[in-house]
Amino acid sequence: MTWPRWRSLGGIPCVILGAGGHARVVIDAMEQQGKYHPWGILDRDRRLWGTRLDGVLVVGGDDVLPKLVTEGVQAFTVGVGSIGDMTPRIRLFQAGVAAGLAPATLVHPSAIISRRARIDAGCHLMAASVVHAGARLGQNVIVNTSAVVEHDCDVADHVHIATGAKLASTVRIGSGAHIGAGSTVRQSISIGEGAIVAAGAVVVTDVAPGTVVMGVPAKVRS
Ligand code: JB2
Repeated sequence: MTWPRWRSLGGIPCVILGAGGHARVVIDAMEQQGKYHPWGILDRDRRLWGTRLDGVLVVGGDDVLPKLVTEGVQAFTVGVGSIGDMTPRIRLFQAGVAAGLAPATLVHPSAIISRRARIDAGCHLMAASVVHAGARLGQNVIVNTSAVVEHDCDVADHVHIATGAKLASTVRIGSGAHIGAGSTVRQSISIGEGAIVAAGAVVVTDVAPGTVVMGVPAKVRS
């Protein structure tokens, strides 16, 4: 196994779990934020081991994770976006914590985050995203590029608010839900745990846990 050479970038050494599309956006946010240093990547796909993603070495698989504390790695981040299935993101977050690493909170410099928002560990606040006053994000939440979480929204752990999605005020999102790209959720709506809002949907009524809704206005997928 090849271990990454230390680069002289500074920052907290952080391992990224997953080497796909979301990981590229993670690396970019990490480098621009400057707080963390992308130490290396773990991916389950053996064909990627020894390759580089945007200059960051794919070191090996998740079996390496428990050894990283002794290598000086201090933090981890889930680099998998998992559109439509949050299970890998939840499992990888738990594995990183179990390995004794701290969940990195990534904030792109162009994100607008209210001082009155509460952001738990391991969140990704990507380029041009907005999280407004009184909003609360649980652990391991993605607010992806240009997504908006308006004031007093309550977003539980492991939720992915995809690119360009908008939550109007006081929306509640249950754990592990996916809010699709470009969708809009009206104020005061509740979206249940594990629900999926399809891309482009406009949600004007509450969504039950585990259901998939789509369209304008959004309806349960038959
Ligand atoms: O259990 C795992 C695991 N499962 C999948 N452990 C580790 N370490 N890696 C895992 N992976 C890896 O995540 C796959 O082998 C693959 O290399 C990567 C997922 O890449 P992909 O590009 O398919 O998905 P993504 O989640 O990074 O990006 C999707 O979601 C983003 C939000 C894409 O749809 C993007 O376009 C989108 N922006």
